[in-house]
Amino acid sequence: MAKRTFSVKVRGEALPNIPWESRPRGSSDVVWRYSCNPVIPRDLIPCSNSIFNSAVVPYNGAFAGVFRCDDKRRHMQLHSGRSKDGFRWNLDPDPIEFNCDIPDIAAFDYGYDPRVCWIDDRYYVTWCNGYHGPTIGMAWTHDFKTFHQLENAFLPFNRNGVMFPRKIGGKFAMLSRPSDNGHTPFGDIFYSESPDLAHWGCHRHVMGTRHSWESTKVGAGPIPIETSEGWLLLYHGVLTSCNGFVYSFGAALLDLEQPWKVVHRAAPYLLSPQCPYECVGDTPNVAFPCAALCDAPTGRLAIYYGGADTVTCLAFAYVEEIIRFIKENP
Ligand code: BMA
Repeated sequence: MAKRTFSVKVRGEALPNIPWESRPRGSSDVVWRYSCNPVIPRDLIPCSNSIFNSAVVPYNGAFAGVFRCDDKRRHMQLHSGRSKDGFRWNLDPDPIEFNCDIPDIAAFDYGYDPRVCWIDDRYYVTWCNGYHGPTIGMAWTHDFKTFHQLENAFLPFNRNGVMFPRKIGGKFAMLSRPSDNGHTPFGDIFYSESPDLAHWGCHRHVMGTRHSWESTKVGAGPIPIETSEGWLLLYHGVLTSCNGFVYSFGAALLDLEQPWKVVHRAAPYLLSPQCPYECVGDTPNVAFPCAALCDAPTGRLAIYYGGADTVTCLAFAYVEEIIRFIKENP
């Protein structure tokens, strides 16, 4: 690691109980994996075929989250979960049943790739929601028991809806990735805003594909982290190899008040599927981050990502080191 040349301020709460493991001796990786990955096995609950691409947040001194569980019928469902330490998780064996007083969208077809974001006074959940094709579903909860479903944010087809953790310019703000009804072979990240979480507009292009590891499509990952250098965005990028898609993740910095402006973007990936639990599974070669816990005073990050569309994994990093990496590898 190069010598410290600047000091980054991270906006957010202290999370002294963040799940954490030091960088392995001898490693110079900016992001390093948890030595006991996967943190959640595919068969944690009786109905699950696979548990991956899931979102966790601090909750009441411990942790809670919304988990993608594909069941043994291979239906894509969302389950609620709790953990005292962020490593050992208990998942509700039954899928979330969303309360929805909008009859037209109340029928839950399928849901996957959730994100969870605390804004003002509650947790908002966004996910890829089946409504005549994939689009962005939304709900809120106070307790991870009762979930209140809102309008879909966008028309089909869209995926990877990721909220910002505060209003920007007085509006709710979300990143998303317009797509198609299949295994989309394209995709850029866009920014949209809303006064009321029902009506979304002022759509802006944020970023498209650029480097080889992300040359097919990109999509936002965890909730962006606010820092003195801009919003730290972790995002997945996809390469089309002769063996199919390869999902890695990388990082960019977005302007704080106009987040559709990319301030810096790293050319290399931060983590690509190289471990057995990322390379072997229902979909080989996938590392897909959907959440990052952050301890603001130290900048410690615990990144939760799906491995091979099968298991949930954990990796660690320091915000300041990722930002230095972005700036030093443009
Ligand atoms: C995307 C989504 C993700 C999945 C990825 C790799 O289109 O379906 O849930 O992890 O493909 O299969």
